[in-house]
Amino acid sequence: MANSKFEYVKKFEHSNPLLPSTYMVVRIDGRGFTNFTNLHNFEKPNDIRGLQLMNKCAKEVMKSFTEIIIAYGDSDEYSFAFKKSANVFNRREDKILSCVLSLFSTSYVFFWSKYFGDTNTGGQKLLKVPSFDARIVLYPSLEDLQNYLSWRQVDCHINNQYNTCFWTIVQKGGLSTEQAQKRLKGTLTKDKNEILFSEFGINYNTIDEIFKRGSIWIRMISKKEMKQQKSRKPQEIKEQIQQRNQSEQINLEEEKKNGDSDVQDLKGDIIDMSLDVMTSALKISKKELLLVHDDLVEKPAFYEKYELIKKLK
Ligand SMILES: Nc1nc2c(ncn2[C@@H]2O[C@H](COP(=O)(O)OP(=O)(O)OP(=O)(O)O)[C@@H](O)[C@H]2O)c(=O)[nH]1
Ligand SMILES: [Mg+2]
Repeated sequence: MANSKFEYVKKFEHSNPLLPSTYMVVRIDGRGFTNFTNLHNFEKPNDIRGLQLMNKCAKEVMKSFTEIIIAYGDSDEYSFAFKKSANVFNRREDKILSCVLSLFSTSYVFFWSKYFGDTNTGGQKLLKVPSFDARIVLYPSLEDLQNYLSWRQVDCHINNQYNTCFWTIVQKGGLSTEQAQKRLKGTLTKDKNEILFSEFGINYNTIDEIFKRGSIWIRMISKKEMKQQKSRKPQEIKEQIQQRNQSEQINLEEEKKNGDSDVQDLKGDIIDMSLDVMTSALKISKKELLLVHDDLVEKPAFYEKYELIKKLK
């Protein structure tokens, strides 16, 4: 169709290049997931199958978009932060948003049965086409990016604390949803913890990290990059890699058993860890973290969630 008389319509198209030297964050959120999760009998308040599926979709996105340095997800949402210098699609907003969103959404359907089971053997059939909305927000500094992640994580914590208490007093305490709502109105975190503990013997602190704090994908420094970084505290980086490999090995073996063919591609590049596991696994001080953060600006590296955890406490 080159040089046809219709060619002029192309002039109506416009692209929106995103500001350079800023962190681009794509946030995806399930559309109408209150209904979607009810329809598919998700466990309340958290269904590990749904979270694992979301994590799998996020992994697919990170595999495809190699300039994403960190992804954070909980409930029906996921955030993907690109490194500051990312140049994917020449930073065209429409391309980035649509490609990340569609890859995530199609992965959700593609991998559904992996987590919700085969319908022939009693698994949960996918009954409705899931969809997600998405936006891109730009953050000028690493501090803003950290605060963004803290914001999402605090949200996860607050929602989970409320939902855990709410569904416990409904499911175990026999209250109706309206009664439970009234009961929890105006309560503080400590009140809800007290209800859980004194009435139901549940210690909120012992609830799975993935529910309390969400999931995080971090692009780790690769062995090749580590070699290139000889001038930068090699022993420290090596130790971190070793520690990471040890804990990662358990996940990898589990995934291999389940026939996950992606495992090999990802080994040494991306790792999934809940935040507490991350801090105890890496055991690095705040001072070291800032060094690590410097890496993050220019190239994939460790990212430490110490600040986020501190803010939660
Ligand atoms: N039972 C259950 N529900 C979940 C789980 N994860 C997410 N949800 C539901 O998904 C909702 C997500 O919240 P929102 O994104 O605010 O609600 P939404 O219905 O998706 O609304 P929009 O995003 O505005 O379209 C939660 O309120 C829950 O109802 C889960 O693991 N189990
Ligand atoms: Mg939603």
